[in-house]
Amino acid sequence: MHVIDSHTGGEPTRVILDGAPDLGSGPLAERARRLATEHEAFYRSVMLEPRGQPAMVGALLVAPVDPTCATGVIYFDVDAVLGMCGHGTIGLAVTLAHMGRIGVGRHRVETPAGVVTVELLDRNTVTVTNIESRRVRQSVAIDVPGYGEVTGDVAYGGNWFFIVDPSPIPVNPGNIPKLTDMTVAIREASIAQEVGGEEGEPIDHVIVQDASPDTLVHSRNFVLCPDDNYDRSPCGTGSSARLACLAADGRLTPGQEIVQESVIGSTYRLSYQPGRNGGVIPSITGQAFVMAESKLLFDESDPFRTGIKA
Ligand code: PYC
Repeated sequence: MHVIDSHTGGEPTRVILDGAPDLGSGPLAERARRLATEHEAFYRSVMLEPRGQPAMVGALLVAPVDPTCATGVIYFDVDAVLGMCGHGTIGLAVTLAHMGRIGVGRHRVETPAGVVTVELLDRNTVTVTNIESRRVRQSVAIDVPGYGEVTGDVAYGGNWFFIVDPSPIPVNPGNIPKLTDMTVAIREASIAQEVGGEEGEPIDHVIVQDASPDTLVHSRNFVLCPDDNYDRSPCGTGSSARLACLAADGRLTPGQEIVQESVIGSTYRLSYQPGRNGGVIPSITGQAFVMAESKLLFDESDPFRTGIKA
């Protein structure tokens, strides 16, 4: 199985070029459902240690249904198949450029959540124009065991987010273990209390926001992913959901650009345009760097060939 690894603001992406199970040629959402339900062992073996690493997201290249797209892609982490992934799309564009498959300019990419646009600005810098993102619930209070009442917004940016602003715990690298414990508890409480999307979709990511010490930065976030790892980047789909909340609150105008920082200090430039359905069309600009091109081997006699399941 040939893979190319990159990182976007510190968050790893593994693009899978061949050797994956056949998911058919249906709509990408259907192929993503098949990956999630029929091939869990495959995607876990690619993401889990010792082959994978914590926080890594896989990007499985598939043929697009829409022929105007440069590629189709299905994203996953060790615990879930994702609707969309912003940092992964930046990593994917830089990887396709590294392979000579795309050049500087605009390209369309099909994901299970819909078609997104990538603009390759130089070999490392990409602007992703995401699917329409929206806030669906404002200031919802949930009772979080061990933390009391926590209030946040539910918003969609390609994945489902519960966004708490301001964070009850300061967002800084020294607090990562505490932030992880708290956001896991928030996600579990949101699921137990049935706080989710319009059609009962469960919250899969939690964001807590804080101020940044850098006056040029709008805010700093900590983002919990489905595999209980934190996003090293400011999270593209999370930033999209956050833009929808800022727009709905009248705190950001169309075209106004802000800098969003992650807990480790990597940044995205963000802005939006109004969407057709009352939400926002987010623009996310970030940088990715290719780190490795490898061939993954799966030896039948290796007791850990499907990964370490802790
Ligand atoms: O950038 O959208 C994102 C993302 C989702 C999970 C990890 N990163």
